[in-house]
Amino acid sequence: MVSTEILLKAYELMCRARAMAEIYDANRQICKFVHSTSRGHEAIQLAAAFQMKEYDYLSLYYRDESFLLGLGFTPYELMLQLLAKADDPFSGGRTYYSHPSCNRPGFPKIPHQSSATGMQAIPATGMAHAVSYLESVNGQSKDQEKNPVVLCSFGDGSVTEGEVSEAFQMAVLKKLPIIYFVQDNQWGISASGDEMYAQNSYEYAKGFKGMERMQIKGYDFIESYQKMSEAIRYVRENRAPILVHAEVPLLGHHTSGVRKEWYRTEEDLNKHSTIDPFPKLKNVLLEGGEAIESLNAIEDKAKKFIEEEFNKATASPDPKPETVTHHEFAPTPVTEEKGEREPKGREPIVMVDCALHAVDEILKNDNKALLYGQDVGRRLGGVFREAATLAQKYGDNRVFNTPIQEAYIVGSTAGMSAVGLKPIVEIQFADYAFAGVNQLHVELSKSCYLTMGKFPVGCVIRIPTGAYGSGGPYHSGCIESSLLPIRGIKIAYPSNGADLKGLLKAAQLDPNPVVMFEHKGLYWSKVPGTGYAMTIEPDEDYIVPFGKARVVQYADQNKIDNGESLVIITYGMGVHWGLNASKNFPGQIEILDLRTLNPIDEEAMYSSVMKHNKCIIVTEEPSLNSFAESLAGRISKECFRYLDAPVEVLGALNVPAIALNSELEKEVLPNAEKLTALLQKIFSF
Ligand SMILES: Cc1ncc(C[n+]2csc(CCOP(=O)(O)OP(=O)(O)O)c2C)c(N)n1
Ligand SMILES: [Mg+2]
Repeated sequence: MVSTEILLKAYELMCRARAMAEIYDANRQICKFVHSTSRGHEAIQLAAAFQMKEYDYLSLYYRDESFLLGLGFTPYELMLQLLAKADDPFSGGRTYYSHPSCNRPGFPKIPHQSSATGMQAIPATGMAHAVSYLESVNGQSKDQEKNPVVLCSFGDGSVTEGEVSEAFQMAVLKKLPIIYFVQDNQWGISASGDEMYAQNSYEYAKGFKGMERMQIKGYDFIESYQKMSEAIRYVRENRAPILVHAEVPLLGHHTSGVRKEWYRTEEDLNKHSTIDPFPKLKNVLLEGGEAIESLNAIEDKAKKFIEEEFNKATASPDPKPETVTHHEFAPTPVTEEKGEREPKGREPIVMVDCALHAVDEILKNDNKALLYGQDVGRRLGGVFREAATLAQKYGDNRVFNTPIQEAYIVGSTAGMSAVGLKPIVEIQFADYAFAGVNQLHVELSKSCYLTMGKFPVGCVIRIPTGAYGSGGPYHSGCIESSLLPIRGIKIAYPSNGADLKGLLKAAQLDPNPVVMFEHKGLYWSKVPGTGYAMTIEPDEDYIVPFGKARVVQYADQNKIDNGESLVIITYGMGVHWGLNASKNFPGQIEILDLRTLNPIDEEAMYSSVMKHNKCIIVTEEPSLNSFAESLAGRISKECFRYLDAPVEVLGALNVPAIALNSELEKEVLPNAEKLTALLQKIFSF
């Protein structure tokens, strides 16, 4: 039985949700930012919200307004987000209504919520994965009631997104404690259920072995409350996933901007109104002996209260324009190069071993760190053996193979980080990163900014990159220009082992998402002329801050004084082409290795260009519309008065892929000879 007290509380909150929808619609000029309300979905949302605990984790979607009321957020707080006010507790006026993020005592944790339908499945499953990992280390709570659950809420349409299947697969594979909570109103925007899927999410979930399933009349509060109680208990006890499919009507508009009368028929609207949860609950209360007068009084009081809250929210201040740049990143503790880069008495080692040792030391010293990706687990230790022996040392729960799921590999880190872990993940080849870039863009990169710093995503995404030994069109690509326009992520691209080790250590301590490009051709220095990538291994505490370039080779002062010098600004393999080509111009070439591409050391670039008055930017990417070209533009502008020649860019040929045949590959890529020719051209200016 559900107590009268709970029924009355649900009734009061339903009255509020209705009054909110009405007041928003009556004041469309004021409520000008796009928003959705929960009309029709109130019963199932309140039933679930009432039973969540502060040690649980939630991922909610834009229609979960009643869920938020049920958790205890006030209408005033929600309206601050509706009106994009400075005091909006979730995002300070940066993101839409019902896009919560919460790290508040007494409430379940809710990390950043994007607007991308279905994409929340992966970060949410990442939270369950983190909870499960912590239980594998620390054991479950002594009191089963205190075992945390994750609830991930969706609309029926969003479950058709491909990424949702990656999440479901992982949840059943690893037996993760998560409730997939689907509110099926039979509509996407104007696409109907039967246009979007051949089987509903309850039927779909059957294909995932080990996924418990439950159907609920989500418009019936009592059934919703009882069945949600069972679903939550199932996960607290069994530590395994369940999909709850709740049938609900859609009574309001899709959003304030997409009105129901544009595409829904009279018949459809009438059908939905027959299962309105509000009169249903009112009837239950009347049948249970509540007086109609007292129920009406609750409704009147709710309307008045909402009016007061709305007036208060309307009057509250807007965010200050100058705050708009705040919180791109959380501050990192690493600002200086520290530790011994070249300890005495050691022989140089290959770059891949510097990486392996760095990760080994991280796993040894930080019990919040995990390493996962395709083939990094025990059997192989990475296709480049970059993780060899780590699973043996640190356990298969901490260093493990994932399925072939780039979206999960990247997106799960948002969830892991929200639970307090520090994931290091690997994309096997840069060419395949794009399946994970959606998560990087939509979920990770905006999390710190849109939660006002509450949920920076601390993770390291390692991406082996670049051409090496006829890798061909799908194992040779460089993709930095595709990622660099994404704000909110940091990107490193070292050229040698010492930098890779120091940067990995800095990435580990950085509270933000870091992409680490690691050149496959430099891993073992097997490509002729890449010996510089082999270095003496720095000490365990050696660390390289992001945003500090390094001069790898200086020009002679007399050449500089005579105007016979030039700076090559580059990174990764470009450093090696620069070193080899500059042998033809003794004393004339400075090489500036950027080491990190975002943040970038503009000061070092500009001061080198001003010193030499000539500059080439070298990249392995096709040069057209590349990051390198954007640097050339910036340098041309900033150093205009100092330049004795145009800023040149040397990159690969502008073709869609690196061809397999070795001669074709050679034709496409830059090399020391091509660079030498370009240097000659510039020196002859
Ligand atoms: C990735 C992505 N594609 C498209 C959209 C645009 N969009 C917003 S809501 C929506 C329909 C979602 O339907 P459903 O998941 O059933 O939720 P409901 O609105 O019915 O509650 C679409 C297509 C989006 N937000 N994200
Ligand atoms: Mg829907």
